[in-house]
Amino acid sequence: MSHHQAAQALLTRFNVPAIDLALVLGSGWAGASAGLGETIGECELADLPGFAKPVVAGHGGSLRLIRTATGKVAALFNGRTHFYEGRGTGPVVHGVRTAAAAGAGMIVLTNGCGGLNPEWSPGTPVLIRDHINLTGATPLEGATFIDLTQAYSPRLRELAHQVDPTLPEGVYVQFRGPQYETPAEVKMAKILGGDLVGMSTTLETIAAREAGLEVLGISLVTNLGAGISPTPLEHSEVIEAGKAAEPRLRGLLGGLLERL
Ligand code: 8IG
Repeated sequence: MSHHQAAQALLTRFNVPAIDLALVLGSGWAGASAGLGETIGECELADLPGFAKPVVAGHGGSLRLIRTATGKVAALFNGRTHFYEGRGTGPVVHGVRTAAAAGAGMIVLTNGCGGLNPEWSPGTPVLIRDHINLTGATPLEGATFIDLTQAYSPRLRELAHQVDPTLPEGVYVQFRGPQYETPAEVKMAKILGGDLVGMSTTLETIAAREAGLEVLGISLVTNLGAGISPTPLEHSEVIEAGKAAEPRLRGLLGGLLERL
């Protein structure tokens, strides 16, 4: 149970009795989190038990502990382990389980993703209302029957809407990746009821619900899904959309932390 060891190491290292919440910063979100709260301390994730170095350059791999304006202790995970890295689901959800073991009661999972609604231009944040897990994998072991009826907390979505009433909501579809979808797969995701396509978050949400955490999921649409946009997907497009959206995302995260 290395998440218990990681939690203990985290609390000892930063000399706090517990954390209150965690925030996982996905593609396009790191910059938006830069000024949040008062820094308690910072470390490389690889310095804590059970965390591996991320394989994708620019995907971060650090942890910053902050005290929010309301006095809460929040752990900001900059970067995550993805399922497509091929190490199984354990490393993917290690941060979530560590946060729960360190006392967190809620987690904000963010990501960068493709959008299926042409009205959501790149740079649009979307609240995750529900998900479809197409990885064929689960972080749960054995006969662990976890209810996912309201996996993405209606209470936390309501708080997010207080900060930004214009936030749309959508269903997030996780593909295994690392390749982006074909246009036919994007069409399939839409027929299945999806609004967003990405390569993270659903396995983390499952582990978070198992651990009893309240979950808020927020996607940043950085590109239109393949075949919806007339141009091929480019990684530079993803980076630019994240940069342009930074002020809005910062306002959103800041407003949320004031209410959590
Ligand atoms: I950023 O269009 C980002 N991540 N699966 N599809 C999938 N993942 C993504 C996409 C996308 N954009």
